Amino acid sequence: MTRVQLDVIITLSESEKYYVKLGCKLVIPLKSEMSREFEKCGYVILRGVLDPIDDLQPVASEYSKLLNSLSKKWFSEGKLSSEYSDLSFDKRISAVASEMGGEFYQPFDISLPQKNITNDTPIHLGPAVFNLLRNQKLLDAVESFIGPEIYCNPVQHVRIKPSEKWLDNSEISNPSIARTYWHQDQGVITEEADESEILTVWFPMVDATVENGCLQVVPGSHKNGLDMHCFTKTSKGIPDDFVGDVRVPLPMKVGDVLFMNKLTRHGSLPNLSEDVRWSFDLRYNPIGQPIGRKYFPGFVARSRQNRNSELHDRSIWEKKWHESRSALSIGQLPNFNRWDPNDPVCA
Ligand SMILES: O=C(O)CCC(=O)C(=O)O
Ligand SMILES: [Fe+2]
Repeated sequence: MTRVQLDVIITLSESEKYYVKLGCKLVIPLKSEMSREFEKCGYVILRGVLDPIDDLQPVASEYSKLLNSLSKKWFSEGKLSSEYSDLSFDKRISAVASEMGGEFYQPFDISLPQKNITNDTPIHLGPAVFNLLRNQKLLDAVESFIGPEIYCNPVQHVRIKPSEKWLDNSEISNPSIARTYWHQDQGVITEEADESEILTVWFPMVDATVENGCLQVVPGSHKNGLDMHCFTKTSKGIPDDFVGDVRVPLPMKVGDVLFMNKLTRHGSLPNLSEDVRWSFDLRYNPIGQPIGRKYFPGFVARSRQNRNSELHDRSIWEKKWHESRSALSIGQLPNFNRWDPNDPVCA
C-alpha cells in the first residue's frame, strides 16, 4: 500500500495501515486535505516540516552545552560521581538521570513548574529555543490552522525521557521524564481559555517509536467535549475507563510535526528502549485569546496586521519569565487546573 506525498512515494508500515483503516491518515497526501483531516481526527502529522540540521541542530547543540555545564556543576556539588564528559548527549543525559532521578529535569525545561516556584527555580530560555518558538516554517504551518495572528502560548515544554529502567517507581508518573498519562490539553489549563483556539504543536528531537515512547491518541475524541481529569496520588489524567478503546500510537521521524486539537485525548507510551526520547511541545493561539496559564508570559510570534507587535528580542522574553517567577515565588501559587481531587471518579 503506498501513498504519494510531495512527490515522494511512502510505503506504509503496519501501524500506519491500521491507522488508515480507521479513516485517520498518518500521511497527509495533499495540503488541502490537512484541515479536513484535522477537523475529523483532531490531529494531523505533517512530514518533514523541520530540517534536522538547519532547524533542530542549533537546539540540540544548545542542550548539549547546557548538559555539559550542569554535569560539571552537579559533579562539583557531589551529586554526580562523574561528569560523563566522554558520552554523547543521549547517553550522558541517561547517565545523569540514573544518578539524579527527576531532579535533573527542570533546568532543561522551557517553562516553570506548577509548584514550589522560588526565585532560583531554573528555566532554560536560550537563543536557540527562542528561535525555535519563532521558526518561520513552524509558524507557516501554524498559520494554516489558526490564521496569521499568532500568539506563542507559554504552556510549552521539553520532555526528556530516559529509558524507564533508569527511573524509580515514584518517577514513572512524571510526564516530563517518563510516560505521559491520558489527558486533553484543555484539561491541564484553566477554564478562562475554554473558548480559545489553542493548537498543540509536538515534534521529536530523535525519531519517536513505539519502543521509545511515542505519543498515542484517540482519533476523533476531540468531538466529545472536556473529560474529567484526576490529579490525586494514585490517579492522573483521564481515568482509564473513559479513555476509549482505539488508542493509536504515532511514530514520528525527526522533522515531522504533530498538530493537535486541545480536546484530543492523548498520552505517551513508556520509553522501554535503551536511549533517551526527547521532544518539544509548544502551543499557539490567535492573539488576544485567553491563554489558560495567565501568570506565565507568552508573546506575539507573528502578526500580519501589526508587525511591530512581534517579539524578536530574546532578552525581553527572558525578562518576562524572570518577572513572572519572582511574582509567583512570593505570592500564593494559583490553581493550575480546575479539578476536584476528591471527586469519586478519581478514587
Ligand atoms: O511528549 C509527551 O509525552 C507528552 C506531550 C503532550 O502531552 C503534549 O504535547 O500535549
Ligand atoms: Fe498534552
